[in-house]
Amino acid sequence: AVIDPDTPIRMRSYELAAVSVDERAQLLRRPVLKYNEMLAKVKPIVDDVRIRGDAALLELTAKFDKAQLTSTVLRPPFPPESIQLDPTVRDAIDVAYANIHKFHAAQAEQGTMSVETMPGVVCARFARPIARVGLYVPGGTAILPSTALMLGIPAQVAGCKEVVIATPPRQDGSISPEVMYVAYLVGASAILKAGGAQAVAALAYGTQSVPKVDKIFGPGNQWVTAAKMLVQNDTDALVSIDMPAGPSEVLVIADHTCNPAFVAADLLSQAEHGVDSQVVLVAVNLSDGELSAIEAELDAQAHALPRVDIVRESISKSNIVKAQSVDEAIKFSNDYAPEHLILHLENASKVVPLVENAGSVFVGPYSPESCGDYASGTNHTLPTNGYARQFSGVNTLSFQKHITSQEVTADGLRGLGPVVATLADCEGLQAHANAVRVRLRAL
Ligand code: HSO
Ligand code: ZN
Repeated sequence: AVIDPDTPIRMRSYELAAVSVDERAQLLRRPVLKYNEMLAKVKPIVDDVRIRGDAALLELTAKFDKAQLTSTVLRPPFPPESIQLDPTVRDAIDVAYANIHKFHAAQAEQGTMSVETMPGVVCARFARPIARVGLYVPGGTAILPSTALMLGIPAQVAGCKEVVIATPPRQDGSISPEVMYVAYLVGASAILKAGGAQAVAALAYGTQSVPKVDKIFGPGNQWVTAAKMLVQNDTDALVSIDMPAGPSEVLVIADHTCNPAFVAADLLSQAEHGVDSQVVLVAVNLSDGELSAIEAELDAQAHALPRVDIVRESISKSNIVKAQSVDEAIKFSNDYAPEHLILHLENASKVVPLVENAGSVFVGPYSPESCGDYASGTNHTLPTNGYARQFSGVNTLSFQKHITSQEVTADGLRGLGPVVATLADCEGLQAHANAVRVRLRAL
């Protein structure tokens, strides 16, 4: 159907105190993703790449990305003309790189943590990089060099050896110079010119030319997400993934101190990502006039956006939830567990301690989500779909694993050995008990 371009772009409204239990549950829900359907669709693609390798990858890239390639992997040094950028863009990427690097370097765990749990019993823990990682950088409706920064920098800081950036090629077979430049900055060891489920499969199993990786990171469409879930469950692939991903979301909490134009702009910045992006405005005691001001801003700003058609669809599925206090608003937000939480509140920083579930929090009127999306230093690969309850966003530790160790002295074993032997007896595991007693007898 043809939409009249002047049709108002507005969210639906609900009174939190008045909604039923079912309605509240509905407000906390995300758009449904049909994973089982998607798994069935990606399985043949994943199998094809697993079995036929490069040949399948080239065919699928011709089919889905309309790019005729003869090889799919680029290795450094990348030709200077492939990373040629407008100096303003390059400078912006350099500042973003520096900030993100600073924040992620501070997260790296170096050295060893050790604790003497009993005299002569020393337990330690130390971090090591995950050797080989695959970073998925989506193509599609927007090029996303920022995602290459967000995944490439922690991989670099953690010291991963093989860093493969996978991204769909343009129809002429090239990769955008912005992504190429970031690949150069983060020291990527390979670029895989492929997208979708086929790229994920190549990373998970390896092909003649694509190195197999140990962990796959990055956002993507439903094909990518389903393929990541599939390979993670295949014990032959022996690969893990960063987190379950879904469409991007933001929850904004605003009170009477908010600037309506700022609030509207923040909602729209998330809404323009895709038609299934979800944006929620929790209005704390806003008068009808204050709410109308935000709605008017939203409508006016939306109509001026190049991506107005995407925004129209995502906003029409999004909600305004009216709360009567900050506590009620935060309670709703904690139940929703948003990927991004923006606080347009009086004394916003005082509210942060009440946040229990969120991917990343943006505090006060001058902290738009865009800053975190691109350049302030925090990571933009965050848990969606309510997974902020149990998942952290991507960070430096996501690219490391921890090894524990222990060193028990003879005296230590005199103290600890009998405890272990008793517990082993109690489990009926005599060989375990013997491993201690044979030593105790020798002491
Ligand atoms: N808001 C997105 C990240 C992004 N924004 C990339 C712009 N470019 C998901 O957190
Ligand atoms: Zn964004």
